[in-house]
Amino acid sequence: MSSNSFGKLLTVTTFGESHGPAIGCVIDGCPPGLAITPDEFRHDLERRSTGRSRYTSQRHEADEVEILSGVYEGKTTGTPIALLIRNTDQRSKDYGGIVETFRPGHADYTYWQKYGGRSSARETTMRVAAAVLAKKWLAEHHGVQVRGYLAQLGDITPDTFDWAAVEQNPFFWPDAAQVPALEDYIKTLRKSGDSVGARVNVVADGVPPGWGEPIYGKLDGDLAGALMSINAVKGVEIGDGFAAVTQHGSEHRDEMHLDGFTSNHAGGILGGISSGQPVTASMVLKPTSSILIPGHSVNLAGEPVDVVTKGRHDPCVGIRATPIAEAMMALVLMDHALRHRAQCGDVGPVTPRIA
Ligand code: EPS
Repeated sequence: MSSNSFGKLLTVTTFGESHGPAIGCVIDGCPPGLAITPDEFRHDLERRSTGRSRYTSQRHEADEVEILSGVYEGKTTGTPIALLIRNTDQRSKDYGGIVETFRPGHADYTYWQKYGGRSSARETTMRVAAAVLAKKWLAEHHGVQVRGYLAQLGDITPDTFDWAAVEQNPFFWPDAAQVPALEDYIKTLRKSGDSVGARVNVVADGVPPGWGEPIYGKLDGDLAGALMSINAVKGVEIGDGFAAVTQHGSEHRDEMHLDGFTSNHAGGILGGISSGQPVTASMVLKPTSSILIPGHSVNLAGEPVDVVTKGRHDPCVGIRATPIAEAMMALVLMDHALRHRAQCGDVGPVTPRIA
């Protein structure tokens, strides 16, 4: 199976299987001198983890990071950084009944067409781990902060918005008053054996103008690809995204004054290059395909079967996707920061900066 690496100057390669002994990643291209300890991975890994609340998969993993290389006396050395997390709570018997059948809507079918194998959200753990370094480097070197939130769960959208509320509930929901309704919604959904889709928004504040490379290395192109590479993501928008289809130019354009832009329909990216405005992206995750409701399918022997998935699956994978979206945004931004430094580091801007 190829294409396990992404990024150009900052590359991340993930490896390992959800039901194997361990998962891990190798991060290459991180500049030397970034202070990092194993403890610093805990917060974001915990935010993404299963078993954190009753509303996600009940698999319990410690997600303890071992730093195998690339860090000496608490600082990155510039050599490849290898991170490892040992799996401790695999339960392969859950898959006994479906090992030779294709769950409708799941990657089982296409994986078998290509390799034979299975797709698991566990791989995203290492993206979040790698991005701990990227988030820290971006904050220290550029004052960039990457944050996300759940922007829609099924047909429920936030009534109000407060960043402070997002980290206070297991849904990453920006309106604290709606959390009990979300809890009830997921409880009922779980009982019904079904699943639902979700939308996650992610925003990077403090990105300076100039990151991104036309034509084929556009910041929004790389961002869309990175978000789309997350399991279950079926759609990505940058800025106003698909809402632009009904907008007029006079409405969509972000007017400029000497002290800044008056709006941000573009999502902080013009012509594939950051404008200095917040970079905003949105992604849609499909409803989990591993559900208890029987569905028609076929098996490896080419026979018709009814599939029912048992086990510890998420009723909505979007609930814990916020840290993953942040991770992909941070990794793309750090890669582009290094690429901008490499090409234009001693050139400097030729136009006034307005935002
Ligand atoms: C997953 C199914 C569940 C989840 C898993 C993703 O795993 P299992 O079948 O082993 O109980 O717990 O997510 C994780 C382990 C994780 O760390 O995100 C799936 O079908 O994708």
